[in-house]
Amino acid sequence: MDLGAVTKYSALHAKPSGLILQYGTAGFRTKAEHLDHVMFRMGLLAALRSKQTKSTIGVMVTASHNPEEDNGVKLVDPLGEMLAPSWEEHATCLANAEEQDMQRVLIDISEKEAVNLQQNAFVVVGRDTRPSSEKLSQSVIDGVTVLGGEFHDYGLLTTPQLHYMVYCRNTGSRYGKATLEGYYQKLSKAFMELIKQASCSGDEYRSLKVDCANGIGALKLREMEHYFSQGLSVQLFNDGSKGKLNHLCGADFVKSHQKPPQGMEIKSNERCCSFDGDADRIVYYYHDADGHFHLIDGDKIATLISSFLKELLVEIGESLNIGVVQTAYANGSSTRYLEEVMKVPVYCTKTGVKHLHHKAQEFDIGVYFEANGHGTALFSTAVEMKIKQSEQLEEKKRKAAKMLENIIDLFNQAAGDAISDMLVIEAILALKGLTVQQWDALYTDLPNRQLKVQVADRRVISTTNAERQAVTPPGLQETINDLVKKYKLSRAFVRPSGTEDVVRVYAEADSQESADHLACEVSLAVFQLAGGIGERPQPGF
Ligand code: 16G
Ligand code: MG
Repeated sequence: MDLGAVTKYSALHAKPSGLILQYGTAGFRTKAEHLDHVMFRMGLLAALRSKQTKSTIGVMVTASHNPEEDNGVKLVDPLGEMLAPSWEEHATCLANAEEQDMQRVLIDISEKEAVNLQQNAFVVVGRDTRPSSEKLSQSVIDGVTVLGGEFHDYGLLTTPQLHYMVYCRNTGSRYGKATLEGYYQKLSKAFMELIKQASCSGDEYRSLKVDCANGIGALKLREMEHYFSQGLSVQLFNDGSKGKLNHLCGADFVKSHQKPPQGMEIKSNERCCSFDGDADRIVYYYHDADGHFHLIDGDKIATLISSFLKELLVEIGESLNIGVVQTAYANGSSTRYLEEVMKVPVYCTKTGVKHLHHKAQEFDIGVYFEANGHGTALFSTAVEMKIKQSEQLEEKKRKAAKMLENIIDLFNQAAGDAISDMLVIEAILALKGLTVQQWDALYTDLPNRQLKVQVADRRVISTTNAERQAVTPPGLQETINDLVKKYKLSRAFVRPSGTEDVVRVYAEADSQESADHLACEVSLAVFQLAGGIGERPQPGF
């Protein structure tokens, strides 16, 4: 390690003194102007991680659904997963080291992790469409090269595309070719093969309006469109030509405001979807004949997908297991439907993709989705083996196995991916001959409400049981229990946000009025028992 060079280049990416940032659930995220030093240092860290794992590491420059002025960075581990927890801690230490301590922290990390500094490093870099992203990704590259690492700059990519590239490169291209062309071809081929088996024709099933949040999803979908246009026509809105990134549009806006994005004209019963700013989340929606808006969130997406996969498994007659992984935010109706009607086991993990992903790996087929629309399905080698053996099976079973094979190719198994999920959903709807209303009618969401409470220090709240119960401060959980008892079909929980300095409150109940009241009462309890600051939560929204 040429420490002289590190110090020299670091001075060109100087840290504003006193600035403290945390590598959170989705990496570092803050105002773009505060991130130059973080980017340089994450370049350094990615090079070290690459040397240690002897694998390609990814660095993605994006702040997802945050406002355009923000930016962020996250590292992608060898199999396309989120960075290992001990390295998240290193990332935080390195990003927060004052200029004069940087060398020591770098050496510390190398020693603790037994990094062979002579080893080669290879890092791939991608970025979203934010105005600040190009310069910031250059700072990442500076960091990589100063440690003698090599790099490939993919330029503009969706976050899931970068995960895909990392995965391909570390599996000797068995998973796919590590190029955009490879990604487009792999997914489109699988999609077209699936669609061929759909019996219904007519284009009512085959066109979709897509709100791209004025982000990278628009660019990439445009590049990809002609590969699958024979099977699906997409009409893009909020494609970045006019509006601001994530402003009044995108999956996060639609999900949290429960209303359609601006800039999209929706006729009744038309199928529409929204991506978020880096295209790793997707939600669907439509207007019914009375003009009412209906949201189809990650829970209903998981339900559609897991029901279909379960049917295929039954068809093949295999005892392979399937599980669905959700978080505490999953609507109670979805959990009940999956368990009681579909007879699919459901598991709950803490919020954050890495927790869901990890759990889903325990099953032959693990489907995971957050209610916000981030998710995918993972398939074990046992499933692939079964497909290989299917040649000896009778015709009907062979067909199901072939479908399963295409579905596996269509899912991005390295990360939740709006483009890949969209194609999976469109294929399933076509194969089952389902309209968007029929899909929506699988079950009715329980009315729910999410609120935020400002407190002096959100760390006073700690939780257990996949965030569904508060352990501290004392008395809070007992109070929540008493409040929940006042309403029917009710449930509520609180947790400190991993991305904002607030406590989040979730409540659901049999009516919107009850859910609103319950959320409000719980917020007040948090305010009183967990050191609320500013205005007291008030009833009424
Ligand atoms: C991040 C997570 C997302 C989670 C959200 C929760 C990843 C890649 N993203 O965006 O999964 O739902 O944080 O935010 O893990 P919160 O902690 O502020 O509620
Ligand atoms: Mg995102």
